[in-house]
Amino acid sequence: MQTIVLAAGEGTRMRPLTAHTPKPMLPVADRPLCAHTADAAVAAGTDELVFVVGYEADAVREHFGEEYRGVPVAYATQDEQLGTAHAVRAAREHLDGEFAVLYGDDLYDPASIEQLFASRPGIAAYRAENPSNYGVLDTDGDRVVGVTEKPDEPETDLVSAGACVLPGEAREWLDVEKSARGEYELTDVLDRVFAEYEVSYTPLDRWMGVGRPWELLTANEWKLADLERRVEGDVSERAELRGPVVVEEGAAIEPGVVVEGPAMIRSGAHVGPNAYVRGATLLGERVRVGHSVEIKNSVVMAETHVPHLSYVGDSLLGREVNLGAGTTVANLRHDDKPVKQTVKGERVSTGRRKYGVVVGDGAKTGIHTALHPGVVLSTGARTMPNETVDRDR
Ligand code: TTP
Repeated sequence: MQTIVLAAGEGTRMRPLTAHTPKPMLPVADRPLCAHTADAAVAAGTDELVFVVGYEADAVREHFGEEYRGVPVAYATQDEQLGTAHAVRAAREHLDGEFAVLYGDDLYDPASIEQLFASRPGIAAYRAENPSNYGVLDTDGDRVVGVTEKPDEPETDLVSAGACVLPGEAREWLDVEKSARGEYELTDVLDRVFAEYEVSYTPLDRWMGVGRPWELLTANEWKLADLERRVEGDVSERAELRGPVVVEEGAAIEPGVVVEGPAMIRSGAHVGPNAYVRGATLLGERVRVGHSVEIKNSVVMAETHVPHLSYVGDSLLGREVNLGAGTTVANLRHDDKPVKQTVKGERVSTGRRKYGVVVGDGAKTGIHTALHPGVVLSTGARTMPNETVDRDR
């Protein structure tokens, strides 16, 4: 069976982290977000991966190439994001028989994807606490008969997790009308499948969509928690690694460093001397973390430098960022309320009591910059020495 992985989106809510990288290619542990989806499909026995690409498509093509983990890979281009059915339509000429559709910005638990692939046709379901926020499955016994978008009074707590396995015939059913919100939607294709087939649902033990920056942090917390200790890099005898820590080949840990897992130190990263890295932290390729720097529960993307005397907590730093000496991130409000962040012009609660900052690629802070919780520094932003930043810039 072929698997379509939807990976055409920019991820506008994830800005500025998506300035040069499409959302599905943002890092989650040691691989891009959508590689976790691809891996689940490969483990479930897919015969071919078809990536639907659009925004910064080359990043996806370069990573997966023509073959990935022994499975052939094809690409279909969706120039404009006009909806999920439109995305699958872009891949239509590649389709030959039954196919699965997975989302490149969702994290699934791989065992459930294997179960989903065994139910044909089938749809993945998730038991949600607030089903009214999602598309809720209408069921008749074990059979799914429809999906109702965001109902006020949901009949079940089973919501559609997007992933599905469709019969080959569905290839001809992709030309749906635009929905009320102006998109060509896969749920309208599913309605036809529900009408003509017995469709079962597979409950997912774990599932999350990654849309906003703090969700990328949660995604990393999930996948880093699964780490097993692996030390292939150069670790000083006077450094201490506690718990599940991965130090990839080509990474270096200097004397006096303490790393408390789960943590992943990727190839080419250099840590210390005397640094403290803890709590679900990812240090990307060629990251430098220097003397007396503490990094906690954060994602630090490739080539970023935090060279001296800084604190970074519960934060996301993009690529090639440089934090001046003494830059300090505040990650907790005095009133203990959840930290808010502005997403596409709207103030939104992150739901996190501890949350730091989001820093776009290439940003540089002056020495002793103080960053307030929830602040977003845009791509290439600059701060002056001793600045206190309490607004996005
Ligand atoms: P969204 O999260 O709705 O879109 P996005 O990923 O671009 O993010 P944002 O809303 O922040 O801009 O998309 C959900 C998934 O569907 C994601 O995997 C991208 C995919 N998709 C397409 O591939 N093509 C489309 O036309 C649409 C609407 C979504």
